Amino acid sequence: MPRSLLLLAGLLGALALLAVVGDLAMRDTTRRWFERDVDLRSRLAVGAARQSLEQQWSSDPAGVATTLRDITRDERIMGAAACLPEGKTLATTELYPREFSCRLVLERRRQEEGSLEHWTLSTELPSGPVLLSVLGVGAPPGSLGEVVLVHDLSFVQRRDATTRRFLIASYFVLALVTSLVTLLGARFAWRRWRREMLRAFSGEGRREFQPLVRDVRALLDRLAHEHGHEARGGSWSPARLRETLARYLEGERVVILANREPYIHDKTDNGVRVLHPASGLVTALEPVMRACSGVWVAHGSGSADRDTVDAHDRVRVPPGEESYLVRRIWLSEEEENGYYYGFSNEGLWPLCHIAHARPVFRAEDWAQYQAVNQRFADAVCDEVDSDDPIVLVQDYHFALAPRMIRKRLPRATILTFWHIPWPNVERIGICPWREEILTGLLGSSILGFHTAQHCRNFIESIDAFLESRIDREANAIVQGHRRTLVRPYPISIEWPVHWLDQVPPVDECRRSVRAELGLPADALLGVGVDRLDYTKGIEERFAAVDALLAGHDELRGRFVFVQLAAPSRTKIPRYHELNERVEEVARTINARWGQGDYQPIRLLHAHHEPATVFRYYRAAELCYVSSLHDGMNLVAKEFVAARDDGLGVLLLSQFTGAARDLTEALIVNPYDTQQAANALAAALQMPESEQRERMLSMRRMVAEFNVYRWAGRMIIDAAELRRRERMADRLTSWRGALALEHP
Ligand code: ADQ
Repeated sequence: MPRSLLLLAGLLGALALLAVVGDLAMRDTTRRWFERDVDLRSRLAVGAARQSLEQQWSSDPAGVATTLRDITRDERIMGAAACLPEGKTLATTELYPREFSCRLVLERRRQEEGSLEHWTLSTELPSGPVLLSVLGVGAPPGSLGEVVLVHDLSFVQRRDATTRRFLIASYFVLALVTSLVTLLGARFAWRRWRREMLRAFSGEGRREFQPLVRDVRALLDRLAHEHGHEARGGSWSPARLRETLARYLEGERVVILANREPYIHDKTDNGVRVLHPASGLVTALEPVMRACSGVWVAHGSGSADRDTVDAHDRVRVPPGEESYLVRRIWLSEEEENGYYYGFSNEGLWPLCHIAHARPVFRAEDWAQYQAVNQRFADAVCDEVDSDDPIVLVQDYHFALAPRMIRKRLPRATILTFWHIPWPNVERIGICPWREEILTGLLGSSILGFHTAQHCRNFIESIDAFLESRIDREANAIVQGHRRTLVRPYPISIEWPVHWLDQVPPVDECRRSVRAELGLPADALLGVGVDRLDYTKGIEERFAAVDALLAGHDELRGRFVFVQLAAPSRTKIPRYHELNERVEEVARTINARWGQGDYQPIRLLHAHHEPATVFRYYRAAELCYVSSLHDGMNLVAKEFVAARDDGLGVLLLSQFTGAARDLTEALIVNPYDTQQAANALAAALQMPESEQRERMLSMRRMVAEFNVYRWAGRMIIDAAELRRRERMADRLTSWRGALALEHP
C-alpha cells in the first residue's frame, strides 16, 4: 500500500507539472493565434482603405481622420493614427492611446530595424495587452508615412481564463481517473489490472473516460469556433444568432419591451384559444426571441391572459416549446385609451405616416402615455438579471421608455427600434411634446430605423429641436459622455418561415383556396393581406382592380382579388370610417363587374392564423401591397417566402421600405390607379420564366437578409459599442489614477 501511495503521489505530481506546462503552451499558442489574426485583419483593413488614404494624405487630413475612423469600426481595433515620416501626427481617432505617439512608435520601429512595409509590436497598457501594427503608406511603402493601429488584446486574456478553466477541469478529471486506475492497479494483480484496462479501453468501461473526453472536446470546439468565426460570413440562422448572442453577450438575458404580446390567450366557448396577432413587429421579433430566450414584456390584452399567467404575471411560450417568458402588464381602460388608442395611434401613428390623416394630440393622452411608459420601464428593470442588461425597446408606443430605463440602469445597453417611418422635421414639429419624445429616445444606445432616409430625418429633428452634438460621420448623437448611434437595420422575416411546415404544397393550396371561395379551378387570383389601416392603401388597391377590369373585359368573370383584412384599432373613429369606406368601395366594384356568383373583390374581414395567410399567398397569381406609407412591410417578404415554387408576381408600393430591398417586384405608385392597373395586367400576363427569374432573385435577398441578420447585426453593433464604452471608461479611470499619482 505505501508503494501504491508513492506511485499515486508521483502520478499526481507529474500531472500537475503537465497541467502547468500544458497551460503555458496553450496560452502561448492562443496568444500567437490571436495576434496573427488581428494583425491580418489590420492589414486587410488598411489594404482596403489604402487608395483613399493615399489620395487624402497630402491634401485632406480630415478625410484621413474619417478613413481611420472607418478602419477602427473593426471591433478589435482600439485606435488608429496616421504618422508622417518625420514622426509628426497627421490624424488620430478618438480612442487612440496617447502613450503611442507617432514619434515614439516610429523611433522604436527604426531601433528594431522593422520593415517599412509592415511591422508589429506586442506590448502592454495598464488596461491590458495590446498589439501595434505599423503599415507603410505610399509607393514605396512608408514614403508618405505610416499608419499605426492599436489592437486591444484584453479579450485574449479573457479567453485564456476560459481556456484555463477548461484545462484545469480536464486535468482534474484526468487526475481522478488516474488515481482510481492506480489504486485499482495496486489492489489487483498486474494481469487482472491489465485485463481491466483493456476492458476499459475496448468498450464496456469507456464510460469512465467520457467526462474527460467531453471536456477536452468542448474546449477544442470552443477554441475552433472562436478562431474560425471571426472570418466567417454566410447565412444567418437561429443557430448563428444564438452563437452570436452567446459570444457577444456572454449569456446575458435579453429583455424585449413591446406593446403587443406574441401570444394572446382568448376565451372561447370551447375553452382557451391561443392567437397569433396580426402584427409586423410580432412577426419579426418572435423568431428572434425563440432563438435567444429571455423575457418579452408586453400588454396582456387577451380575455384569458390573466388566467394563464403565474403569480408574477409570467407565462412560458410558445405553447409546446416553452423557450422564453412573456411578462404581462395589465392596463386599465383609461390607461389603454390614453396611451395606446390616444397618444400612440391617434397622435404618433398619423404623425409618422404620410397618409393624409390629421394627428390628434390631447394633454390627457400624453399624461397617460408618460405614466404607462414609466410602468413598462419599471417592469423591464424588474426583469433584468444584471446591472448592464441588453434591452430591446420596440416601436412608437415606448418613445419615453429608453430614457426611463437608462435612469435606473445607467450601464444598460438599450437598442430601440422604430418600426414605422420617421418623418421630416416639419412634420415632427407638429407634435407639442417633440422635445420629450426625442430626449426619451436618446436614452438608447442604438436607435434603429428601417431606412437610411428615416435615420437622416431623425438626425435632422435632433438638430432642429435639441441641444446636442451630432457626429455626422459616425451617425451618432452625443450628449455629455453618452452617444446614441442612429443606424438603418432593414427588418425582415424568419427564413425559412416555420409556418410553411403546416401548409400543403402549392397545387393543393391553389385547389383548396379556390374551393373555399367557390371559384372555378382556372380562376386568376390576386391577394392582399393587411391590418385594416388607412396607411395600407386598400381603397387605392380596389380602385386599381376596378380600372383593370374596366380595361380588360377578358378578365371579367375570371380575375378575383381576395383581401384578408384583420380588424385593427377598432375603437378609433378613423378606423371605423375606414372599415365602412372599404366595404362600400368593394360593394360598388362588385356591383359594377359582378355577374351571377362572380364577385371580383372578396373581402375576408377577419384575423386569420398565419398558416391560412400562407395558404392564400401560395394559391395566388399575384400579391399587391399598395401602402401609402410603410416603414418596411413584411407582407411583401412573406409572399416571397411562401413561393418556393418560384412563381407568383409581387406588386409593391414605392412608398414601402421593402421597395428598397425587393427591386424585382413590380414597383408601383398606388395613387396612380392606371399605372397600378397596368401592373396588375402585366403580372397576369407575365411568362413563367420571367416570374421565376424575379422570384428567385427576391427569394435570395429575403433568405440572406432575414430577421436573424437584422437582430444579429444590431446585437453585434451594441456589443461593439459596449466594448468601446468600457474601454473608454478604463482608459479614463487609468488616466485619472495616473494624474493622481503624478499630479
Ligand atoms: P404592420 O403595420 O403591422 O407592421 P406589416 O409589416 O405588413 O405591417 O406586417 C403585418 C403582419 O400581420 C404580417 O405578418 C401579416 O401576415 C400579418 N397580417 C396582416 N393581415 C392579417 C390578417 N388579416 N390575418 C392575419 N395576419 C395578418 C409595422 C410597420 C411595418 C413594419 C413592421 C415590422 O407598420 O412597416 O414592416 O411593423 O417592423
